[in-house]
Amino acid sequence: MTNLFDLTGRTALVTGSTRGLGRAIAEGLGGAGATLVVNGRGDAATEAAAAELRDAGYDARAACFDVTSETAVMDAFATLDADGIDIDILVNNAGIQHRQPMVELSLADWQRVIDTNLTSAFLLGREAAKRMIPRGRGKIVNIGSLTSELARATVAPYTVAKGGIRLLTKSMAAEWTAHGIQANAIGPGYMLTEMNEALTSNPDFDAWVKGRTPAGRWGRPDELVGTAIYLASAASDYVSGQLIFVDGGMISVL
Ligand code: GCO
Repeated sequence: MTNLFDLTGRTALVTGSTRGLGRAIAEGLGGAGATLVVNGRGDAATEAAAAELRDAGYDARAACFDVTSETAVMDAFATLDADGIDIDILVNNAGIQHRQPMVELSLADWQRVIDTNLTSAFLLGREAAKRMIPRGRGKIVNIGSLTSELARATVAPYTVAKGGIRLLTKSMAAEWTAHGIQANAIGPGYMLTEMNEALTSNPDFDAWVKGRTPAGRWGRPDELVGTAIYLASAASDYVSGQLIFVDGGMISVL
């Protein structure tokens, strides 16, 4: 039987993959055989992450660009084109958090979070799909959140962006599935990442997460890998528009 989950010969671009969830996903896709394009905002950090992945035995190159800038995204894809690199798998992972009550929230902070967590996925998705459509195949994996479904006080722009990711994923599925592209999303639960440091180090929040999650604990970034490989591989060739929660059961219970 052929290995439905084999990514040999495929190239994956993972945004925001110098650390955190993106880094874990990149390593996981590399482990399944994919060639990696690592993206981050800082040249040094992006080059360092790509070098570490190469040292770990993966085929990886750095692509440092700002995912919120239309020209930067278009230039990055043009550079990949010039280097003969086709992106077969796009993981829209780059994201930031900003926690503040809405009555105090500035328009600039609202916009920054929406641009980074939602508009970036549109820009990258558009450029990737333009190139995937003529090839008749491609995989897009957007990173959602529990907040793709439910709100939590103090994270309104993040919640709105992640809710948008859910329907952007369906919009991509609506327009691109006929061209052999499957677009799906992963909704991580509460994960042990640097972004969540303020939450993991807060004893009340930590107790709330553990009590509220049927698994009774926070998730590890590498626990997203199985679902990422599934959605990036032939195993999901008739799956499009879905959001799969990897959350220790949290979204399913009161
Ligand atoms: C928060 C966290 C989020 C959650 C995520 C769970 O402030 O709510 O930073 O990133 O971990 O939304 O899916």
